[in-house]
Amino acid sequence: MPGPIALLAAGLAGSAYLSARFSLEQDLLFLRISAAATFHLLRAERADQLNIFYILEQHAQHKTTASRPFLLFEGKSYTYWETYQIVLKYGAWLRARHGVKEKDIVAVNFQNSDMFIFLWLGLWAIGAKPAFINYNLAGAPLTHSLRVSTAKLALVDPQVADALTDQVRSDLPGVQFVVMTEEVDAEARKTDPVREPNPVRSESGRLNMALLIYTSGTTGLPKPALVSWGKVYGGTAMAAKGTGLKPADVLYTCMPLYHASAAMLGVCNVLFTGATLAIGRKFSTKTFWKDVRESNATVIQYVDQVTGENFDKKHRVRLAVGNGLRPDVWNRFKERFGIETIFEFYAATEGAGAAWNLSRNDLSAGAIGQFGALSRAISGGYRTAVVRLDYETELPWRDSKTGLCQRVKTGEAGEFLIRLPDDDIREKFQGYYGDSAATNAKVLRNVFRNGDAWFRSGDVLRWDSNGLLFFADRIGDTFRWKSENVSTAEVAQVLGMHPAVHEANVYGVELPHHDGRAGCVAIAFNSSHPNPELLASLANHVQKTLPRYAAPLFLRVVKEMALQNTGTNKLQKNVLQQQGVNPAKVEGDLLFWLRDGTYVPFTGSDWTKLQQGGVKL
Ligand SMILES: *[C@@H]1O[C@H](CO)[C@@H](O)[C@H](O)[C@H]1NC(C)=O
Ligand SMILES: *[C@@H]1O[C@H](CO)[C@@H](O)[C@H](O)[C@H]1NC(C)=O
Ligand SMILES: *[C@@H]1O[C@H](CO)[C@@H](O)[C@H](O)[C@H]1NC(C)=O
Ligand SMILES: CC(=O)N[C@H]1CO[C@H](CO)[C@@H](O)[C@@H]1O
Repeated sequence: MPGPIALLAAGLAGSAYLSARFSLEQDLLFLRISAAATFHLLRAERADQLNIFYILEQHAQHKTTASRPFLLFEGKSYTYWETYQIVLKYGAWLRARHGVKEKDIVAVNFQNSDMFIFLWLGLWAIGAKPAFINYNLAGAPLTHSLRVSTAKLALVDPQVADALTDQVRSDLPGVQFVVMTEEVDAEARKTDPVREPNPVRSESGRLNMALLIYTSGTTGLPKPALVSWGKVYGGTAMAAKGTGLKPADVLYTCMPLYHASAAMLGVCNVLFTGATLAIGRKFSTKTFWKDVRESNATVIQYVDQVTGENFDKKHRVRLAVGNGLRPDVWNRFKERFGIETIFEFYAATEGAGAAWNLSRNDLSAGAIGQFGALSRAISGGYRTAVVRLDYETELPWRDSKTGLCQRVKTGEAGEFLIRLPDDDIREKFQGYYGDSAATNAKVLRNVFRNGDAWFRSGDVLRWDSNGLLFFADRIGDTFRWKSENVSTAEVAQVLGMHPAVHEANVYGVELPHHDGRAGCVAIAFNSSHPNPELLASLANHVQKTLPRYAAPLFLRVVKEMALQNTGTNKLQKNVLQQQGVNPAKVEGDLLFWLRDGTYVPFTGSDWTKLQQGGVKL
């Protein structure tokens, strides 16, 4: 986070007219965050105390915070002091029993639990670095994630130990697996707490690795993003100031802690503030609101599957934070649950910047960011850009004469780019651990002038004239059909408005003898068996609401969305896309297609006719 912006703002903030003309509130929030992050980071760097362990230690040793609860999980509660003691024990045990040394990378493959957090902080306590493995993985993706982390030790939740097959173990001969059973845990907790001397946690600078967090892109295997101490400070400062978290707050999350949003917005945010963290093992519609109420949460991190089942407004939640709440769900969510404020944010784990908007009104419903004219002028215009995209190559469009890219006009969608320092991109973007090819693919050069460098977000965004930033699409989520561009997010949003649709994931499938991709939707209905009336009403809804070319031609009825793939609401489309609509490949799911204005079963013989070129869609 840059210093000069904060200084500039200090100079301008006094001008009264600015606050009327520009959204100064939002701007000042942004600048305050930059300033706070810069200040705390500099102080920690000077003291050689970049390691977040020191923050836990301060709270544990301070009389106002020592006895405050830090962590609530499944009826258990741990104060800051208790957490600190347990963390020292785990650290000492990891050193003595498993020979973990400072700067070692250790894989942590856990569902959300108190033990996950103790192991994570225990590793930091001894100067080691955790690599968070997605606990849903098995087989080749699991082996891959472990291998690229270079960890020699993997700590595994007994709940997911089934994934450690003989194959996985024999593919990783150099890795020692420790399943944290009750006995193993008891051994760790019997160890005497040892506070290692400071040199063990010494760091040469803010760009050093704090941990590895994998990004779950829509294609390819997970890639470990190197999250630096500087990024932990920056991300946490954004979360802390943006959410206005106070020590008395209880933040509840059941988002997976192995992802950056729960790790930074949840765990680190609470640690920095000295507040209380309540965690759920994983998201469940049945227990979400019960957990929220029982933990007395005042701030929740939402996922868009949150529903109103068994729920009234008897809770203490004042603020919900998250990303990806669809505009159509936004107001329903606020009204139904009586939540005053929603903090919607946009950030990539490996990304070099972030945007957010605190919203209390409809105008900004669904906006993921806002820059007032002031920060747009001094930062937005300079540090970020939305550029025209070539949807064929899925790369930013380039002028044939100059070879340079072009900013889109207000209101138009394009790829969101974040400025990197030309000479030292590492300052803002530390890349993927041990994968320079993947790192380089995220960096775009010669964008507006020769030699400049920008981070590719891979997201298609749109500014409106009020400076609000909206999410349009993930690149690759637009497909072409009948020479038209179809946005999967738009189609999904329309489908989501039908009362019987529980969830919809839209993608384009290749068909024999047809150009482009035909729209297909993996759809979960609120009842398991779609009857003809329901199918007709859905067909009617999409044909009425969407242009002809965008109405999905195929339905693939799934029971529950394949959330297990990424553990977030970003559904993995590439698998669905590859399986297409060949009835032999859809794992027994029911297929329907749009014929004569309604959806009817799509059978093996229909597929054969398509292959023979006997059907033109
Ligand atoms: C939540 O608040 C109620 C009432 O004040 C209290 O009895 C309960 O112990 C609190 N729960 C937690 C987890 O602190
Ligand atoms: C679809 O995208 C392509 C590639 O960017 C563009 O050239 C074309 O004009 C777009 N078509 C429509 C109908 O918007
Ligand atoms: C399920 O869908 C039907 C429409 O087909 C709707 O009337 C009903 O309210 C829905 N039920 C739930 C629980 O959403
Ligand atoms: C905190 C803050 O500035 N939130 C803003 C988000 O966007 C809306 C719409 O412009 C503003 O009204 C809010 O004040």
